[in-house]
Amino acid sequence: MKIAEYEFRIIHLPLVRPFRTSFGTQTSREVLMVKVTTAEGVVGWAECVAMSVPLYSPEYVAGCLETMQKFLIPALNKIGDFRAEDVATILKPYLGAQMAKAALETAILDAQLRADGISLAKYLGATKNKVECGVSVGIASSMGALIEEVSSYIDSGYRRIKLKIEPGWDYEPVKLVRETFGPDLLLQVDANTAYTRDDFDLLKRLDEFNLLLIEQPIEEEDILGHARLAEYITTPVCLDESIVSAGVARDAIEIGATSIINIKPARVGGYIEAVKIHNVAQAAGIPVWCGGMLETGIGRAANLALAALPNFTLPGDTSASARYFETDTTEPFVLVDGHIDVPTGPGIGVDPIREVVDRFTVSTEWVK
Ligand code: SMG
Ligand code: MG
Repeated sequence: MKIAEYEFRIIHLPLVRPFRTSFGTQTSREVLMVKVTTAEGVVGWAECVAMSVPLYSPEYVAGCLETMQKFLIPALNKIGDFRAEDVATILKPYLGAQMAKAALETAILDAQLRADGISLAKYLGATKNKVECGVSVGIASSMGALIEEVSSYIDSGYRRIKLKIEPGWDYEPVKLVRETFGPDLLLQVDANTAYTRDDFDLLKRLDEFNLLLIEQPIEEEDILGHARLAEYITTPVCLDESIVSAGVARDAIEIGATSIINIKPARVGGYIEAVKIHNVAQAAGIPVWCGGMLETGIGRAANLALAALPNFTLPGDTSASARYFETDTTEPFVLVDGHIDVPTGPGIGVDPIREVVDRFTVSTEWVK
């Protein structure tokens, strides 16, 4: 396959409500969209999940764009004719840049699968036609606002609630949600690295709430620290930020640092690496679930395809379009009885709505 043109669009989409995590508050989503056109005229789309500022991970929108333009696309152009399965190997000399690499690989894979008439779900090995969905709830302005937000999601049918936590917003809000909604609610928490090895006693207090898991409590490099914590508390520890490849996943499982894994394809360099992590975890008896990066419909479609693989046994952060945006870049994904349908068309199975993308575009660049 030969790529004739890469198009990059930066769009700004307002969020329906601010999303506060331990590392900051977002009120709108700046998204870098990637469109590739093959020499035969087939188009493929992806979105780069990097945020505007490097707070979740070292990557950020402007940096990803520069990395793609300056290093990754020239490396691909040098080879000229390749398959999506070759992209990771061609880009391997350039260190890190998982999100930038994932965006390119996904857009190229989308074009390839559209040309071959195969859906991404089928290509990745999906076994479900709809996936069970959870929702991630930001740090609220008050306990009342928290209960109101959680109630509205439960009323919409979400099957699992994830509360963002940080020092000072942990034991009390979790206790209130557990007491308000009862013992049967599937409940988990995500700290985005906000705690340290000195906080183990504090985190142990959460054991009384029978949480599904605690996600990434301490810093991403401290995998051994997570193993120590996992021995100290009864709540299962789930890594997110730390898992940057299938190799790291294998090691983290082996040392007992993670008994459940949050898979975000863009954090690990793409969907092909994500399937490897799924397989490593499955072989070790470790369940996985699909994370989210406030994707628009283009990114969500691909995540749903991955979440349809058999070892994705826990509800993911694959929420409906309405949880994030009033207007999505694609036809909205809707929650029906706690599930979202997996797209079945060729490639990612959805197309951006031209008028919407144009309306929210702030800049466009092309590379031949
Ligand atoms: O897409 O629903 C979503 C967001 C889910 O909480 C979510 N993502 O650490 O898992 C995580 C965060 C990372 C992004 S926060 C802006
Ligand atoms: Mg997380």
